Amino acid sequence: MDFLRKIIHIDMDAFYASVEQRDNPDLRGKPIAVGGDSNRGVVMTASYEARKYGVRSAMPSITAARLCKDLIFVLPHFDIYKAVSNQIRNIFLEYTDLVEPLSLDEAYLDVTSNKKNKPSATLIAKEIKSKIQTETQLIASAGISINKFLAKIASDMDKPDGLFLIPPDDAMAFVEKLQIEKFFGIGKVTAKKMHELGIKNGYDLKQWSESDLVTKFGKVGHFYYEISRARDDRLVEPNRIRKSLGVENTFSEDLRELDDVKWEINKILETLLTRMDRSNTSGKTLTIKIKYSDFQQITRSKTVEFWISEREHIIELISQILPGIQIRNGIRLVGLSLSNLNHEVKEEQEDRNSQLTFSF
Ligand code: TTP
Ligand code: MG
Repeated sequence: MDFLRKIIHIDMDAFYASVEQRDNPDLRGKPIAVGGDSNRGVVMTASYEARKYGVRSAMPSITAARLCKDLIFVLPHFDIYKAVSNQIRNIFLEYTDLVEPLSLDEAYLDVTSNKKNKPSATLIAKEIKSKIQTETQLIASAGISINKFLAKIASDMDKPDGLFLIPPDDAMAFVEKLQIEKFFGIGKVTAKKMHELGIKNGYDLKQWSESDLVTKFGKVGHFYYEISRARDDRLVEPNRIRKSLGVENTFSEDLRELDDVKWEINKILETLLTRMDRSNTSGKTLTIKIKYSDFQQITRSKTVEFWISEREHIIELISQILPGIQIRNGIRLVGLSLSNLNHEVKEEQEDRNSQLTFSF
């Protein structure tokens, strides 16, 4: 029998919205959305009271306001979210150094062996939830299982205030029954494609051979093969390595002229250059990302043999990529990023750098 790991995934409930309700009692018990209320605003997240009306993350604010007439829009306070994120991370570190944050409000923990020598991962998860509540007055959900894939899905099964265990012996049966939309790592587009192929749940997915999955879906087919068997041997990695360095900007008015797109890209190029310089990073691939007014997103890249580090090189590459980009109905976001990097950029290192820029 293989050695079994004990993985916990913790995810805060309605994170930004819960922080806002905590800090402003007038908002408690009410439907709120964090995000701009303007025509162009997007909901970052909604309180559970607002979710009853169908308000969801990434929804245009106008749609949200239409769904819920009493919806209160609140602007985000990122510095507070970041501070809470540090607080919960410190709680995780009391149990294990194997903590891998995925975003401000969620992390994987490997507690197979832990600083408190506690044998039960479920009890650790319970303790962590209660410490989070005591120290931050916020609620988290926890998923516990034998690998990252299952722990992540488990934390979503019983939200809010969830504590959900997928024990080793149940893992296979759990995955067989799981709807394909719930598989973390299978996005909407892939899920649709799978449905067209008659794959509705884990059981259906498991009937496919590894080579057929790779033929249909590319390299990620190997991963699908593994997870349909409840297997995932990815480690919990405390310092996630960044694979790219990027900046992006969303506009208050859609861009409709190529010249304006060029102008905006040049502006974010300055930020990218500063970040490259600060972290001593160069790369071989430059990518422009465009999000259209209908939220469709495209990326166009150029890869070269040399390390891209000079402003002139980047400008030259931008001018090669840009003619292939259509303006269509207007552009709401442009991004510029560098990948195929010359060295590993650790997130921690970046964090420390960015803290230096504003803590004086
Ligand atoms: P999530 O954990 O996905 O969502 P949540 O914590 O608000 O709600 P849940 O109870 O379902 O976990 O994301 C964490 C925060 O990240 C969320 O509070 C706001 C932010 N966010 C965005 O800004 N845009 C997005 O599209 C999503 C999904 C989240
Ligand atoms: Mg969350």
